[in-house]
Amino acid sequence: MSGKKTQRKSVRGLCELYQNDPERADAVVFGRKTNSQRRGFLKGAGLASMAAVVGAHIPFSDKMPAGLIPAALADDVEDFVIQGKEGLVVLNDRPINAETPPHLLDDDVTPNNRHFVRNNGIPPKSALSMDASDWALTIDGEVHNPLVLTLDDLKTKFKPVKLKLQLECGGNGRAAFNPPARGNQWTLGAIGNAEWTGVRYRDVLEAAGLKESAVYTAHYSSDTHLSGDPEKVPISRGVPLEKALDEHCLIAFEMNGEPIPAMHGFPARTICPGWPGSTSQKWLNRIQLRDQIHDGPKMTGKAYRVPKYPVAPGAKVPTDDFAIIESMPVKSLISSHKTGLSISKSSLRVEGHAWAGDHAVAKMAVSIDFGATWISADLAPPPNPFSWQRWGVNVSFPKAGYYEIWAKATDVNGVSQPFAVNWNPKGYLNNSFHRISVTVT
Ligand SMILES: Nc1nc2c(c(=O)[nH]1)N[C@H]1C(S)=C(S)[C@@H](COP(=O)(O)O)O[C@H]1N2
Ligand SMILES: [Mo]
Repeated sequence: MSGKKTQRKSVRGLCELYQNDPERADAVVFGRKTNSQRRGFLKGAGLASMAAVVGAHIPFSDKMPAGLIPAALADDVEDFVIQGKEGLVVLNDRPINAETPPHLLDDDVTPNNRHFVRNNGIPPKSALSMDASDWALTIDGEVHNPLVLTLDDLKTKFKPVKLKLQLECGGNGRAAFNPPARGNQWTLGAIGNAEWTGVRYRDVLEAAGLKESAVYTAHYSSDTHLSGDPEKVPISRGVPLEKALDEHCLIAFEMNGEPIPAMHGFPARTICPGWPGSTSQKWLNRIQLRDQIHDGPKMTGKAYRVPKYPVAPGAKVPTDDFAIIESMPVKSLISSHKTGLSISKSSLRVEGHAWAGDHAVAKMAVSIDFGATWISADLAPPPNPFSWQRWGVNVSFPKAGYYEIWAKATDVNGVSQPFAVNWNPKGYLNNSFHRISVTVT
């Protein structure tokens, strides 16, 4: 923080401070930190300011950790509209990127109008006009019989499959990293769980006859680069052959029973569930089998990669020390209520979804006392592998005041969501707890 601005900032309201300078707001509320001293708990003047800011007494204030930006202030979700995506928050309109506020993600199957959109380039015109007459999918590279398939071929020559599948952007949660990471400032809503119809990725590869040398796939599509340069490709990623051969990886042509909407990849896309959304190539027109790890745009350097070891916030990490992100981590959302809820009764049914990349979720818990104690929630099995799972729990509040509900999922390997996730240069894989604020009056 620059010294010059301190004077002016010190007279600002705490809400504004938390939005613009959370570190300073934290110092104001929890007391100033010296190098040899940890911040104290919320008490005295800090407690009074915090209670004033959240608008109620905080029964569990002695459990509230220093450095915590109150959920009541952390989410400042503006409403905006893009056609067919009412209620989503637009982060960028060229290319179009929009996320869904968690309380609009309560459906077990995310409807098309509530599914986030992440574009790296400009969608093809043929998709915008929903015209598949010139569309074909080429399968080539390390195969014995290269194929060119029309949409009709896909629909008639292979067995159709319908699955509910999580699709989450690798950068979901990026906005919470400090120092900030460049890229779309996703908060919580770059996740969806639509029902996709298509054919197994595996069946198409097998029809083309895989050579022994095939180890990785490469996805190509017809969207164009933001620069307008026809030679440049916005994104071309792929997956290791073992992932492509998983029976839940699809070449999809329907989203929730309709042709895939233009923004989501009409007429066909890969769905590689559980992995960063970037492996689910929209407007797909070619899958090339490669004898090495694919090196298309957004496969190399730091894109969709994280350091192989934990690094300090802000550290410079040599490019060679990054590894490609594979399965996304365990995560959950509270979707039954919008943060900032005010209730006059002492109990509340809280529900949401949990997912864990390639794995299933084994346990779900919530806390109303800033993580001091956890209440185990009911957790439904997934309707099919790679779908998110519904959870729910009744919570009771001991007295009137300000509370936060924190949600924590644990996967089948015993791995839980952390309170705060370690920083990485591009701001990927933030799976820290979702929390909402509730005031009991
Ligand atoms: N052709 C193409 N496919 C793409 C992208 C893109 O820009 N172009 N974005 C990827 C990224 S980063 C994500 S997170 C998902 C988002 O899919 P959705 O827009 O259907 O939610 O699409 C992926 N597939
Ligand atoms: Mo993404």
